[in-house]
Amino acid sequence: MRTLWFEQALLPDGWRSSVRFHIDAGRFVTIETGVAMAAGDERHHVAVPGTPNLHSHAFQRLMAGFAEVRSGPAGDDFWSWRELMYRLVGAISPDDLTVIAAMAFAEMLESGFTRVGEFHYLHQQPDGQPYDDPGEMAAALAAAAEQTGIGLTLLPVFYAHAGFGGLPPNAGQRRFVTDIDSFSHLHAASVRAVSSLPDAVVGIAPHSLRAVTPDELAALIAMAGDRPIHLHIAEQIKEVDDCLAWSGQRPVEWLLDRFPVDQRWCLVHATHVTQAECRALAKRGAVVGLCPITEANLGDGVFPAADFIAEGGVFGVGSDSNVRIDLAEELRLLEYGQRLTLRQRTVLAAPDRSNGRVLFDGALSGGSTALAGGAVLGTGQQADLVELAPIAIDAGDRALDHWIFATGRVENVWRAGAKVVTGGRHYAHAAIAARFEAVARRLLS
Ligand code: NGQ
Ligand code: ZN
Repeated sequence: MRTLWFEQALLPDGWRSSVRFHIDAGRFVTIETGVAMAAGDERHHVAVPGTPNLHSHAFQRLMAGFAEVRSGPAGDDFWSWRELMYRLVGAISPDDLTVIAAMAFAEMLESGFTRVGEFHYLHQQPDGQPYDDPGEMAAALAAAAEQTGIGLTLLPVFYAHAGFGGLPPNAGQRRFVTDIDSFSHLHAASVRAVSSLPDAVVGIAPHSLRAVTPDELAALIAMAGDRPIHLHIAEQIKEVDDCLAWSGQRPVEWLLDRFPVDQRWCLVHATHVTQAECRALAKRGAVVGLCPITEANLGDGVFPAADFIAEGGVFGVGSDSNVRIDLAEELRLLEYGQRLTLRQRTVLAAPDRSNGRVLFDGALSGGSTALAGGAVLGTGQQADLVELAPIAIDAGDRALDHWIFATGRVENVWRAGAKVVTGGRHYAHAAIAARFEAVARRLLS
């Protein structure tokens, strides 16, 4: 049993002062507000719930910062970046994956994410043959989650085709490929692989409309039951054009017309949508997964978040390629993309909530829905808490604004009641970083 006392905390019904959390066996046993500190309490400043990171490809952390040189005279785009990424994919062993993912997961915790949706498609051996245990690579990710303490929503990916119309996969994709039958075994093996983690969730991820045929998509949805379904949807103009050429419809339009898309679904990178698609998505309650840092890095485009939120749309954020892992920066860039496009300020702020508060509440609630698990500062809930640095003036929403727009700094993080980050640093950071550097040196040279 431990007791943490905070000057302020963002509880489900709003900011409260002088808040005491009693934590036992990883959960909040009681939460008192407006109470004085007692002997033995640990004193802290501003508490907010941990945020879900709804979209990550952990292995891509390996190439962070190493895709910034031109690959040809024409310059680079998403597709040339993907070729570079495919070249690394072949080299990563299960042990390497644990090391790389542990680095990424530690940095996620350090930035205030307490759960990750790992969109996992590195299933097969480098030559495309299955591992003896189809859950081998899923187990490697589970080990990284265990080492770091982050909550895991594993999203095993189905990937079978190189483009719309069921094109055969190419050589760079061979570690990803299964058919529906082998995928169902892989999915069951993934459930086993995470079973020792206390609160892991396993969903299903059809990679994209490019990589999955309509029949395969229908089979995957049947397999999903009431688990989360995630897919990449409309990230690149070429993807929209290819979908139009194949079906006569745009990706979001096509999907909403044929499948029962609702709040169980997370559409990642709904970047290129018309107003009608935007409105329809909001109406269905599907979560739109936005990854502003990666979307900027890959030159994707800007999602019309202001319109979508005005329609009541639900969004969350993800660190996707993990080129930089920083929750505050994802939220800041989400707003700044809108400001730069619309030439206005405080675009996503509401009349009664500051810009930072709208961004934070949105990412928390959309992310929790998308990952079927999120942090709630309530009695009986898992104790996933983030402490922000104190500010000079009365806090409330201003603490969120200051964090997101000014400092970006997280002080302490508790995950399932355990303090995993102290003074901005994960407890195993040094050891994890040393292992990561050794792997990076070997794989990148
Ligand atoms: C991915 N990443 O699956 O890692 C993709 C690239 C693709 C992003 N879309 C591969 N950001 O979409 O074909
Ligand atoms: Zn992705």
